[in-house]
Order: sequence, then structure tokens, then C-alpha cells
Amino acid sequence: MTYTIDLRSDTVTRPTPAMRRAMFEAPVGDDVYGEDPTVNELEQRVAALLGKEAAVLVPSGTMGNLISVLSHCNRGDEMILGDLAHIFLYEQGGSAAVGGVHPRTLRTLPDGTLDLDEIAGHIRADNDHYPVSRLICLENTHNRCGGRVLPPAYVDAVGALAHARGLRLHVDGARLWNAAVALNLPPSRLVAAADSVSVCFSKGLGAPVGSAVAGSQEFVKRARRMRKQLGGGMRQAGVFAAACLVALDEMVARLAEDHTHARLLANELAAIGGIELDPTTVETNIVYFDVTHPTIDAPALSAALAASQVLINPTAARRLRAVTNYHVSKRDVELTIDAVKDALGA
Ligand code: TLP
Repeated sequence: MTYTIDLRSDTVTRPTPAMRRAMFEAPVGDDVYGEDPTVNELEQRVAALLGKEAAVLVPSGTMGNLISVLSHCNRGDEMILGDLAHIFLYEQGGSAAVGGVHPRTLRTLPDGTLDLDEIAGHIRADNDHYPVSRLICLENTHNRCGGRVLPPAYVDAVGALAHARGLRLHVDGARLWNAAVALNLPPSRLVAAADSVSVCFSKGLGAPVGSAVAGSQEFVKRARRMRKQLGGGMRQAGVFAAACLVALDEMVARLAEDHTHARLLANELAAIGGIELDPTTVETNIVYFDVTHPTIDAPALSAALAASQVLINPTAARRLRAVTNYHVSKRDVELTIDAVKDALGA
């Protein structure tokens, strides 16, 4: 093999030639003054796609989630979220560190949902001893649950519960596009009940940079202020917003191919002795699998694969995560399977 098959994440995707051309040609202005026409076009497109009044471009998914939490919550407020949520696990506790927001984690079920009764049971009563329960966060698709897609009716039910009890619902939709393609539904349907949504252009869609946060006019006004406070106000950001527009035009429908490749990878991996996973849980582009080999653990398998130019990250002593993406072809999946068999002597 003379090239690298990179399954570490879909964040490794590089901009397409069409994106680079659009970046070169993009009309730009100072976005802090609201004068970048390409950014404005992107924000309007995203708001429409998500069925929200407005949207704001932000540099990353992490900042999009942080801005959303901070725009909903005051210091000392509580947010309810899953113990496997990206916001809880992988964002340095930014909501607590920067915003003083108290996280209340509930057990994440294997399909990425939280039990509705458990959510209801953890919404705080009005009592001087308690923080104020302000926000519920969901993640769609759910990264740590293997790219699972949340059923729209479930998200609706969580939203209804939140609103009935005076809370708000945020959806971390870093891979909402994958969920929409998997369900064959418009993205707006998946977040109809959400008060805010963050989405990314820099994961499976291949744009070099960019995420957005969408919600009501009032929410986005607060989010825009929060973005500036966090240092995320950008100037001629149209240069990369242009790539995000191409991503929306050209890269969403093709995610189906990544999903097909992930299923193929999962089915083939499951047939290898020393590997364990349930391929029926693979709904989008993320495949978690366990290595049960007596002498080869996950870091060892990852290192052996890297020596054959296949990059797959270990996520625990016996677990690895492979993420199919734009640069990974069907042939690459087959080569990956051969490399895993070789590494395990299977
Ligand atoms: N996830 C990255 C790593 O941080 C784990 C990856 O490789 O999957 N929400 C979700 C659900 C995400 O998966 C990620 C990135 C983010 C938010 C943060 O996005 P960025 O990296 O743009 O800050």
C-alpha cells in the first residue's frame, strides 16, 4: 500500500477542488460588521435548512456548543445531558469552566438517547438548595454511541418535556447531516423541537473550517454577542464560508456512500475472530469495535495498522473507532479489512 487510509475521523477530510475555487472567488466583507455577503448567505441557508429563524457562523463545533449553552444558561444553572455526550466528554468542561454551568449527567443509553422518565425525574424543583434546571442537551448523530441516529419522535418528546417544564433543548448536530441522510428526512424535521442546534461543515462534509448555531432571532442575537466575547468574531470569514456553501450543495447526499462503507466495514470486521461488534447498530459513518485477541489490545492493533498505512484510533484499552469519510473508498475498506486480518494473524 503506498498511501494512507485515514479512518481516525471525518474531520480529516480536505476541501474539494470546487471548495478551493469557491474560496478563491468568494465575495467578502467584515463579518463583525455583518458585511460579509458569503457568510450572510451561509447563515440564511443554514437557518432555512434547520427550520430556524436565524443562524450564526462559528469557528468550530466546540465553540458552537459552548456559545449555545452560554446563551441559554446563567452562571449556576444546570444542564442535563448524557454521560457520553461530546459536550461532557470532549470539550474540556468549557460550559463549567467558562460559563459556570453545572452539568447533570444521566446514563446515555446504547442508542444515544436518555430515558425520558429519568430526564423528567432530574428536573429540579424550585428550592433554594438547588441550581435552576435550564437546559437539556442531545447529540445527533451520537458520536460515542457509534453514530447512532436519534428518532425524530424521541427528540420531539424531549423538546415537549423541556418546554412543559420551562427548560430549553439544545441539539449538538455536528453530524446532523448524516442523521438526515440516514433517515431520508430534511434536517429541519430532526430538530423541530430544539431551541438551538449546532452543526458542522468540517466533518463529513469536508469543508476546512466552520460550524453554525441556529435558533430564534433572539437566541442568535445572544449567540452572536457570546461569539464575540469568546473571541470567535471573524472578519473576512467568507473565504471559508464559501467552502461551507459548496459543502451543503455537493457533499450532503454523498454521505450515504460513507454509511454504506461503514456498514461494509462493520460486517467484515464482525466476521474476524478476535474482533467484536454488532454491525446492526451501525447506522451512519462511525464504527466502534472491540478487540478480544488474547495478546493484541487496541493500542497494539492501532500501531500495527498504522505500520500498514491504515489509521484507526484506539478509544479504550480494547476499543477502537473507525470513521468512514470522503477520502475512503470501497477498495480502501477492503484493504483495511485485510490489514486487520494480517495484524491479528486471522
Ligand atoms: N468530534 C471529534 C473529536 O472531538 C472526538 C471527532 O473526531 O469525532 N460534537 C460532536 C458530536 C463531535 O463529534 C465533535 C468533534 C464536536 C462536537 C466538536 O467539533 P470541533 O472539532 O469542530 O470543535
